[in-house]
Amino acid sequence: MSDPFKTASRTKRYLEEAERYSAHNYNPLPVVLERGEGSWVWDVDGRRYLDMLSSYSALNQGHRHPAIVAAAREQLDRLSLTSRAFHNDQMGPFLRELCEAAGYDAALPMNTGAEAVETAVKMVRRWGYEVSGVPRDEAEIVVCENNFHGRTTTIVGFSSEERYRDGFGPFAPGFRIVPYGDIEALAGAIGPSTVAFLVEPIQGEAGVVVPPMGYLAAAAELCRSRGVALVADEIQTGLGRAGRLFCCEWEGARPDVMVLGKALGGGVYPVSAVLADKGLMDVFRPGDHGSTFGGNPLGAAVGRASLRVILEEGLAGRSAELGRWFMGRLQRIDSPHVEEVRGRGLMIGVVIRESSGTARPFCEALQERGILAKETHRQVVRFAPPLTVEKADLEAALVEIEAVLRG
Ligand code: IF1
Repeated sequence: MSDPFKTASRTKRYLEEAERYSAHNYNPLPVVLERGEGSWVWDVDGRRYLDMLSSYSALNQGHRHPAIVAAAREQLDRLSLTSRAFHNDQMGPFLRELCEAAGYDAALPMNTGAEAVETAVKMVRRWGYEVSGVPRDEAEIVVCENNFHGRTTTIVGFSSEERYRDGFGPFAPGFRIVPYGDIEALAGAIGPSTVAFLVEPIQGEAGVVVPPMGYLAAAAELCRSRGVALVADEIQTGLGRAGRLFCCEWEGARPDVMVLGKALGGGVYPVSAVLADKGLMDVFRPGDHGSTFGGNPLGAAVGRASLRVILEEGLAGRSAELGRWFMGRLQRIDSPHVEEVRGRGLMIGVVIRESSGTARPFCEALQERGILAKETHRQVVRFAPPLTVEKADLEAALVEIEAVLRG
């Protein structure tokens, strides 16, 4: 039978198939990708695009980084999965390298970001009961308005975004929401049952919201003085994205618990982890927690290569330098539609004025000009290219971005 996709525009046929057979839980741009390399992707009709989303910062090292793909291939030819019922020769080295890079005693490997956040929730609750003397099943965790920490029912239960919650209840108790960036509100929310404060160093999904300078350091100091664990969700901001290896470093704030994911898997395999010192990590005893794939040798080998690329190619410094330059150029575009350009490193949001409509049409216009960017929270165009992006490619992209923003 002839390949049906070879007849009509292949994009159209793929879109129709996905529309027919996929759950409608996303509203993707009408582009069907079939190849990626570095900062570039190609669609099924041969068009090339600059990837300015990096799969929400899971591609900090770019598409199919040769060292990461080689590590995956080599491991696939040896051993891919053992379960944690047995040891393997990749997990220990991966966790040592990760702990040495981040400066923590230990790490618990998981797969997706949400699983790692859930792991951190379990960790701080049990720590609260066993170490801080919080009465059983009364632990409270303070979170921020407009947070995004994943899609499990526990996590959406403490989201302030109705569409992430609607119809998915009932939700777990034990979470208290405070305004992001407001240290007085945080201080007022910490009570005798508070075990932790869970926060994104920059709120990604909320629209690349950078807190006031000093907020993270003040939160760290407040948590320390009140005997509460500071949990930093660096799943999106970490691993170089925001111009430091970890975004909390902008303020010298050291979280008690750091949650990583996305780029830890180098765009090749889901790898996440929770890092902490022994006082917190040792609340987990054998059999208390885990997952089928957590710490598997393939993911660990990919994690080692992903981290090595970030460190050896100096991607955090590159993100800071390129981001400063790129954000400056974006800020200099004289556009009637732009309300604000904000971010850190190569985690940048362009806020579109309400009077100009939503960000989606701007993303669609960028797609027509060979740039893939995604809107978030209706008004924000997110620019987050791989940290390996060539400056010349950003220079060329600015011509198209300026044309769209001045349109
Ligand atoms: C989707 C958003 C971004 C995250 C932070 C935990 C997770 C994420 C700070 C969970 C995941 C992804 C999920 C993806 C789209 C994307 C996203 F728009 F949804 F919010 F990046 F901003 N903490 N973010 O950003 O990690 O379980 O997905 O591995 O769900 O649509 P995960």
